[in-house]
Parts: sequence; structure tokens; C-alpha cells
Amino acid sequence: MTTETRLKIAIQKSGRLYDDSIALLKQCGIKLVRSKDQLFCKAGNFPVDVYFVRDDDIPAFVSEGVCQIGIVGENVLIEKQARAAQNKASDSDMSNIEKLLPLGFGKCRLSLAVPNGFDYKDISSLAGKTIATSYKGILRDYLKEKNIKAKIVTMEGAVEIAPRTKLADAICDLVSTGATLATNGLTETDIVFESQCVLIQNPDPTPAEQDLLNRLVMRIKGVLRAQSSKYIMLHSPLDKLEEIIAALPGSETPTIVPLEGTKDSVAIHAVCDESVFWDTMEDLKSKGATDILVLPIEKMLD
Ligand code: PRT
Ligand code: ZN
Repeated sequence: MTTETRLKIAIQKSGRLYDDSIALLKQCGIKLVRSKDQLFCKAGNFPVDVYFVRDDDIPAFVSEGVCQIGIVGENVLIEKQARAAQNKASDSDMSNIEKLLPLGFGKCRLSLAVPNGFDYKDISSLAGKTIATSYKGILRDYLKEKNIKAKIVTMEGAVEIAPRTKLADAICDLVSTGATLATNGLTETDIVFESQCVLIQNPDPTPAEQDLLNRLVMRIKGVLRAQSSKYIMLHSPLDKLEEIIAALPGSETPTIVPLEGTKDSVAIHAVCDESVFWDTMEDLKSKGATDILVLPIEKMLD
């Protein structure tokens, strides 16, 4: 009996990364039928098994080879690696994890923030102070690099209330819109780390697992490129062709198509690697382009 090779992937069970992780797999053609609270799911149409775990456990699942790949915030990955490196006695070495590619969602930043009214000049203002964070590994490395000695208090959640309760003078926490900081009377001072979701990999897949992984990564890259690309179609007078092609954003090789019934104009079709904004379209129009159409792209494969 031969057993089919299946790729195991760890994603967040529920939370901020769940919807985007599932959507990405779906766009890669991987359909999951998951009942609530189910921790494991077999995809029917691609040899993938998905493990639903807490985001904090994803690096360990990948590092230990329970899963060959995972989708996790880079903040969590780097924190786990920093803690493992700082804690020499730690039996789990996360340094073997390979980061394959950024996924474009889950964007946030790990920032230092102080109460409004704190006389903050630069990072040296934090010398001798107490900083509350859930990211002691990253923060410790950052302060060391900046040569600042400060006390770190670890909190697992609600870090933003620490200054009000006098537990700490400052905080180091994730920020996306900045609304939480503002609500709690805090001012962001320094960005310690910019983060987004990343695809991570165990370094020792079998050759068959690696083949599946390559296929999946190629699909993910295709999805990401399609998301950031647009298909643009327009008509151009022949004598303006060069100027109009030069104005197309991030397009390498446009296709020129003759137009029935006219010798003065052609159609241009092009994939633009960047967003096509209204001002780009206005610029093309001012150069003589007409009938400009911008379309979303669903999938791309080179
Ligand atoms: O249960 P599990 O352990 O899996 O989930 P979790 O509660 O640890 O994580 P979750 O779902 O809250 O976040 C998962 C990941 O989302 C994080 O590790 C980041 O990579 C990413 N992410 C993106 C964020 C944010 N944006 C974010 N804004 N994670 C947390 N926040 C929090 C932040 O801690 C603060 O409390 O949102 C608040 C700030 O948001 P703004 O918009 O007010 O600035
Ligand atoms: Zn978590």
C-alpha cells in the first residue's frame, strides 16, 4: 500500500489572521470544509492538511516538523526566535525556521509609546524606566542595540493600561490604526519592528513534500501578484504610442492590437504591476488615450 504525501500547514485557529489565511488558501484552489472547533482539516482537492492552532504555537509546529509550513505574523516568529536565542536553556531552537515570503496581510508595527505629556526626546528618555510588553524578546534586543538599560515587565494582554495603573512608564505593543493608543492617552514614539504575515517553512521536508510546497508557493505568488496587478486596456493614437506606453505604471511588455476600421489608432493591453489610480488614468487621457478600461486580475502564472 502506498501512502499519499500530504503537506501539513499550520494557520491561526481564530483571530485576526484567520479570515485572510483561509482566503489565501481558497484563492490557491484549496477548499476546506471545517466545522466549528475542528482543529484539523483535510483539503479534498489538493494534498494539504490544515492544522488550526493559536498563532503563538505556529512557529513551534513548524520548527518541530509537525507541519512543513505555517502562516504567522512575523512579530510572533521573530519574538519566538529572539526568546529562544536569549534563553540558552530553551530546548526548542526556532532558528531553523525559514521565512519564505511576506503575504501582504496582518500588517502592523511593534512600537514604543509613552503617556501623553511624558517629556520624550529620544530613546534615551527611556533609560532607567519600566516598559510593559508582550514582546520582551524583541524589545530586549532592541534596547541592547540602542544601548539603553530599562526594566521590562511582561504582560500577556491589555498592555496599554500599564502606564495608567503605574505598572510601567511606557509600553511596547502592536499598533495598526493607533486608535488604542489614542484612547489610552498614549503617544507612539519609536517603531521597533514593522510586521506582516509571512509564510514559514521547516528546513527538512522530504523531496515529495518539497515538490508539493513548491507548487503551493508558486500558486501563492500568483495570487499575490494578481492582487497587486491590474489589466489595463486603452486606445492610443499611433503617433502617441511611445509616450502612452511610457506612462503605463509598472508594465513591461504591453500588447499592441490593431483596431478594425482605423489606421491611426491601436489598442494597448497591458498588465500593470502597480495600482492604477485615477491620476494615472487622467495622465493617459491627457496624452491622447481613450476608452481606458482597468480590470482586476484573478490569477497569474508565468
Ligand atoms: O488566540 P491567538 O493567540 O491565536 O490570537 P492572538 O489574540 O494572540 O492574536 P490576534 O488574533 O489578536 O492577532 C494575530 C496577529 O495579527 C498578530 O500577531 C499580528 O501579527 C497581527 N495584527 C495586526 C495585530 C494587529 N494588527 C493589532 N492591531 N495584532 C494585534 N493588534 C492589537 C494590538 O495588540 C492592540 O491591542 O490591536 C490593538 C491596536 O490596534 P489599533 O488599530 O487600535 O492600533
Ligand atoms: Zn496569540
